Amino acid sequence: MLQLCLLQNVFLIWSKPVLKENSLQPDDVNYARAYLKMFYNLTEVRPGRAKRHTPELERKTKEMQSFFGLEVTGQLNPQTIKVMKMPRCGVPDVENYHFYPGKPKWRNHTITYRIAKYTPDLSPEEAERSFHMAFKIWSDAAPLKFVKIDKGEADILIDFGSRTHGDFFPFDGPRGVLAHAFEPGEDIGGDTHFDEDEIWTMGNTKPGYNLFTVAAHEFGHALGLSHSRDPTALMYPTYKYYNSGVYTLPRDDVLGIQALYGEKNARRPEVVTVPTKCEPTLSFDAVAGFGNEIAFFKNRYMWLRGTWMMYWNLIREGFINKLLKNFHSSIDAAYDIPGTGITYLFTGPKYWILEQATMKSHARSIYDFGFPTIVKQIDAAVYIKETGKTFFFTGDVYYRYDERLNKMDPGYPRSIQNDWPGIGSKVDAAFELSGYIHFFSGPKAYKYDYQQKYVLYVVKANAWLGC
Ligand code: 01S
Ligand code: CA
Ligand code: ZN
Ligand code: ZN
Repeated sequence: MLQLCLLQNVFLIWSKPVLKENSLQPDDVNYARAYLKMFYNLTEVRPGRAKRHTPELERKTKEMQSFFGLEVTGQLNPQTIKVMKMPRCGVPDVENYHFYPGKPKWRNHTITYRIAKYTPDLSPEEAERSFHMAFKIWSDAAPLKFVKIDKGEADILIDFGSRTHGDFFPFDGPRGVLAHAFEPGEDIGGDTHFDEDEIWTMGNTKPGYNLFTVAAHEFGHALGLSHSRDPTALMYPTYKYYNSGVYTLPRDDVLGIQALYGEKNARRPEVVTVPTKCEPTLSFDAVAGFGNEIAFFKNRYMWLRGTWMMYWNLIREGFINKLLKNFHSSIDAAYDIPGTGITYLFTGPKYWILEQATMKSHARSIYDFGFPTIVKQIDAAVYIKETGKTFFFTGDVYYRYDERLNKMDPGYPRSIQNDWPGIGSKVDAAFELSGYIHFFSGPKAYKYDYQQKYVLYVVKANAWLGC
C-alpha cells in the first residue's frame, strides 16, 4: 500500500504541473496509459499511431472512473486526467467510501445467505467459519443480522466458479480478479462469487488468498458499498491479508456502512471507577503472575502484590492503562509461565503476550490456541508447572492446552462441576502458587489441591489484598 503511494508521487513529479481546464495535453494520454498500467493492470498491445484508443484502454478508464466516482465514459477527459494526477494518499479523515448508483441497499436488516457450493481448498467448516466471521465484521458495525439458510432463496447466494460461471463476468484464471459481488437487489443482487482458480486459505499461507479477507470485502459490495479510495479501508480494491480473529472494520468502511444502515445502538461505557478493595462482595476478573508480582484485575483496575515473603504486604495499584501503557480494556483471564516472566492476557476473542510485565505482542486471536469458534471469551486460565498444561475455563466447561506441544489436548471441553468438585460450575479467575490452584468465583477464593481434587479452604477473595 505504501509502495502504491510512493509510486503515485513519482508520477506526480514526472507529470507536467500545468493542466489547462478544458483541453488534453498531448502527453496526457501517455500519462494515463502509464497510470492505468501501474494501477489498473492495463495490458494492451502496443497501439499503432492510428489507434490511439483501444477497447482495453477504454475498459480500464471506465474502471478507474467508476472507482473515483467520476462519470463513467471510458474517455480520457480533463477531469479524469486531473484525478489521475491527484495524490490519493495522505488524506485521512475524509470520507472515501462509495455507493453504487442509486444507493441500493437491503430494506430488511435481517439478511439471509446460503452457500451454493464449497471450495475443495478448505473443509466446509472452515469456509463457513470464514463467511461467518466476514459477515460479523459488518454486523458489528451496523444494525444488521445475517442468517444462514440451507434451502430456499437467500438474499446473498455464495458460489465458487471458474472462468464462465453463469453471469456476464467470467473469471480470469489464477490471480487477477479473485471474486466479485452484486449490489443489493432482486435475483442476482447481493450474490457473491469466488474464483475457484484461486487457492483459498485460512491463514496467510502463500500461494493463496485468505477467504475471510476476500469475503469480508465482497460482502461489503453485497451490502451496497463499492470501492473506497482510502488505502486503509477494507473496500480498497487491492487484496491484503487480515487476521479474522482480531480484525475490526476500519473507520472509512464503518462510516460507509452506517451511512446506509444507520448506527449500531451505542454500547454503554465501561466502568472506570476505582473498585472498593475491601467491599465484601468484591470479585476478580483475572489473577496471574506478573513479573515478580501477582496481578489481580477488576474492571479497568489492577492490584499488584509481591510474592516474596518480605514483600507480601506491599501492594501497588492503579488503572490498567497506567500500569500497562495503552491497554484500555478490562481483562477476562490471565495466566503466566513461572520462570519465563511471560504472562498472557485475554479479552474477548483476543489475547496479548507480556514479558516481564511489558507488552510484547499486538492483539492475537484466541483461535490460535485451537478453541472452537463457539468460544468467544475465556473466564479464567491457569498454567500448571508440573504438567506443562494450561487449563482454560469458559462458561461451565474447561479446556486443557499442552504448552510443550502447543496444542489443545483431545477430549475437551469437559464439565467444571464434574472434574473440579467443590468450586461450583463457573470460575472468574485462577492462578497457581506453591503447588496449589487458587480459584476465584464471585466473592470467594478456594485453595485447591489439584492432584487430590478437593478444596482445602475458602476465604474471601479480597483476603488476597489484605482485607
Ligand atoms: N471484487 O470485489 C473486486 O474488487 C475484484 C475486481 C473487480 C473489478 C471485479 C477483485 O477480485 N479484486 C482483487 C481483490 O483482491 C484485486 N478483491 C478483493 C479484496 O479483498 N480486495
Ligand atoms: Ca482470478
Ligand atoms: Zn460471477
Ligand atoms: Zn471489490
